[in-house]
Amino acid sequence: MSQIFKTWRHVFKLDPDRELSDEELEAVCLSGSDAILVGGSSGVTYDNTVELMSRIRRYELPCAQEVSTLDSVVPGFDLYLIPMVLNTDRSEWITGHHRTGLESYGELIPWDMLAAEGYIVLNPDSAVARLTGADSGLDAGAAAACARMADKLMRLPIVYVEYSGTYGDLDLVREVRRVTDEAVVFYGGGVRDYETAGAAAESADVVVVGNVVYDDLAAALDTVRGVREARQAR
Ligand code: 1GP
Repeated sequence: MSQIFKTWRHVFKLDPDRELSDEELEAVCLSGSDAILVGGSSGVTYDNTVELMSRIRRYELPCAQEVSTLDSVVPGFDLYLIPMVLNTDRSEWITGHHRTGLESYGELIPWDMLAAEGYIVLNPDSAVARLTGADSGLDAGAAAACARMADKLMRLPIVYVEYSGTYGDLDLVREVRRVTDEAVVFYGGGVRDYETAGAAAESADVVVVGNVVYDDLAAALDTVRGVREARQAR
């Protein structure tokens, strides 16, 4: 089960701290996207995560939790994605919180339901960059070094190029994918319509779409087709 992301091409990331009506959630879950990721950088609690998970569970598509705080981990997801930020010198975001969690729950963890993500955080104005103290000014060479660290040294199954809130440098994303052999390359940030989704799908393995779901649902739904058609042409 922990490998299911290998078949994904498009996922929506939903934030438990933001509102989505039942009709909107239904449109997202029936959009043809491959999976829903549940997570966010702030305001995520056990209660709001349970609530969103149980609403998504009415639909068939896989649902993963991206774990950002230990006390919001909720049983019942198909998969748990564990971020490890590669471009920060604050060790709590690389291994610190992880060690704390393992000290408490190490015997209880269903390892076949976990996958670690090597995060490269590249938008300095994003909540995740501020929270983790990421060194976001990396050029393509430095980002590629982070990708090799994840893929070759740490053997993480996912490299996540995270531009959350802004559309990224796709040359950099392609360079990350060029140097990554085993890991799946996720791209997230500023995908807002058919075109931006298609271009991102030409540069990464998996396109993550977040904010636009809350700003312009119709455009968000178009991103599914943008990714699919770009992949067919690839
Ligand atoms: C955020 O990578 C995701 O973690 C998606 O980014 O919200 O900018 O689409 P956006």
